[in-house]
Amino acid sequence: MRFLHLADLHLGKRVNGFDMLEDQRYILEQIVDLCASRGVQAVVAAGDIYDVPQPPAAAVLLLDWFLTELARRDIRVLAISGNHDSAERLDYAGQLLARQGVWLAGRYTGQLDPVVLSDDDGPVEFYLLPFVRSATVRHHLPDASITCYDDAVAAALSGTPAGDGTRRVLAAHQFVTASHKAPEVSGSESCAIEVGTVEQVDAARFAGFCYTALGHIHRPQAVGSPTVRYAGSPLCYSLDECGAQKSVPLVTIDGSGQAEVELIELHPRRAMRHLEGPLAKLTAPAAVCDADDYIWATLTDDTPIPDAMARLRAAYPNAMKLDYKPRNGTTDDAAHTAAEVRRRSFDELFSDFFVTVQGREPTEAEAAALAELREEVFPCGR
Ligand SMILES: [Mn+2]
Repeated sequence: MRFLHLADLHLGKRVNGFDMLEDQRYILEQIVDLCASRGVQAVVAAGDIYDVPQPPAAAVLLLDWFLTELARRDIRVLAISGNHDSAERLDYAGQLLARQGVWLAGRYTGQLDPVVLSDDDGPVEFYLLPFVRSATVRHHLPDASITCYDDAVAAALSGTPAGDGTRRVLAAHQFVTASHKAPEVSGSESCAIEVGTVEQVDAARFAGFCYTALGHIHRPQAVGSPTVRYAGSPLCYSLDECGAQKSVPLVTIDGSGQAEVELIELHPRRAMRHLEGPLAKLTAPAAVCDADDYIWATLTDDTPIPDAMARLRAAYPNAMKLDYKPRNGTTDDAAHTAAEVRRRSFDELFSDFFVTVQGREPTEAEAAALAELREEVFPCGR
């Protein structure tokens, strides 16, 4: 059995005001070609199919095109919702599509029925676990003891048979850690950056699966074991990812259930690059190459330059960001403070604010009320 593991497509996403749709179409075309040339039987898409719950029409058409191209080549599709997707909308026409070999698991319903695909060695069971919060699983499995995401995923997987030699694959979209070691984030996950321990799921939960196809973290990486893996987003979705090499895992499972993973590099239509130097040097015709790339330029000029962005865009029309780093090496205080603030949790920041205004620490009741509010405003952690 050979399948391609995708995740975090974020169709319809805009980065720094730039619509990524053409870049997404380009990378999906590359993926379709890859499926055909490498004899792929199925594509597993581990959530965040869309960037927002109500995606733009063009993003919906792009997914339609992608699914149709795969179905035309007889390639099965197994997809789950991520925290960015609307579970209900992703489920649209799900039962009809399943007859065409496209399985979409948007909502968690309390039961995981595997999709069974076969090869010469017999069946392979694919378990599709949509993105779940503790409360969702608790609602469907009221008898399970669930206090955190780890409990929730354990409960959701508890009905999965194990140890009988059947080959099983899991798709999930959660924040997974191995022995409490967190995966490396990319900066474009938006919801995953400062997650508390309550949202963490232990990779040990997936021991019964030949391969676990994860989504949520945008940087490709294995978690604890080479067969528990984040595919990563197929494109750079944040300037923090400048220069990052994106890839897709091509997974081959043999008759005994051993999964072999080959990482295949993806090549974007436009790279995302960080340049540093004086403006005149960066924009000198001899220095400009791949002018259509997405550029973040850090200028080392001593004084701000009027029209710097316009001059940068004359050389690089898709320049996304421009900032300054003085050559004398002094740190930029504002940038430093901003970075410091970003590193601190909402609770810490609010607590400081409270002390400044009230002249005392919040009481336990006040802290609890704040925690409740925080849950409401940042349901996926901050
Ligand atoms: Mn994502």
